[in-house]
Amino acid sequence: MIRLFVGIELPEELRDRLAALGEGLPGARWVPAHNLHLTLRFIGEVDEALAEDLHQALESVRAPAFTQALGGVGTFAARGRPHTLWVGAEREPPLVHLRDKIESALVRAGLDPEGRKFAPHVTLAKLADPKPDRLHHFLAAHSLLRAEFEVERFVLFSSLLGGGDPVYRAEADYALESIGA
Ligand code: 2AM
Repeated sequence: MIRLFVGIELPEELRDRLAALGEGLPGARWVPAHNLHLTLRFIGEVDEALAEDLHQALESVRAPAFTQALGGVGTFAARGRPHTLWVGAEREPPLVHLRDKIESALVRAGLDPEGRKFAPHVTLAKLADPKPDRLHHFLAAHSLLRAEFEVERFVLFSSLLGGGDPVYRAEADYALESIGA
């Protein structure tokens, strides 16, 4: 079995910039710079045969390259307790188009449809027991955060979970069509 997800890599410069925000909030488990990414579709554990079918399905996806904007910071919470700190990804048509194409390709190849709404984000940190005032201060201080980067490909990642940070590996990548091509 292999744990998979489809995502977009961030340029190194942007990853370093986002990882540096970690200096502003203690009490959170920060995602190391090399692990920062934007998830398009979480797949989960699949067997090798299905993984191969999913890879082939992803190879058939045709979508244009685009510029992606990131902006603002926020949290996901459960039962009133924030557990994930993220920077938002603008839900612009090219991103949604790519995500929809990937979704249909994966479902045609045998996955169950994704039931949850697509809430694009880059996870910055997992929050264990954040101090509310420090967290509010962090969110306010970075509310105007903005960044843009070019998306020219997407990636099928495997994820190995162990004791510490997960180990993500690019198993395959898929080029998007260049603008004007
Ligand atoms: P997260 O960043 O919001 O935690 C690799 O684990 C990627 O898949 C992460 O970006 C993670 O989202 C996402 N992910 C992990 N487990 C998931 C799940 N059960 N459902 C949806 N997405 C998940």
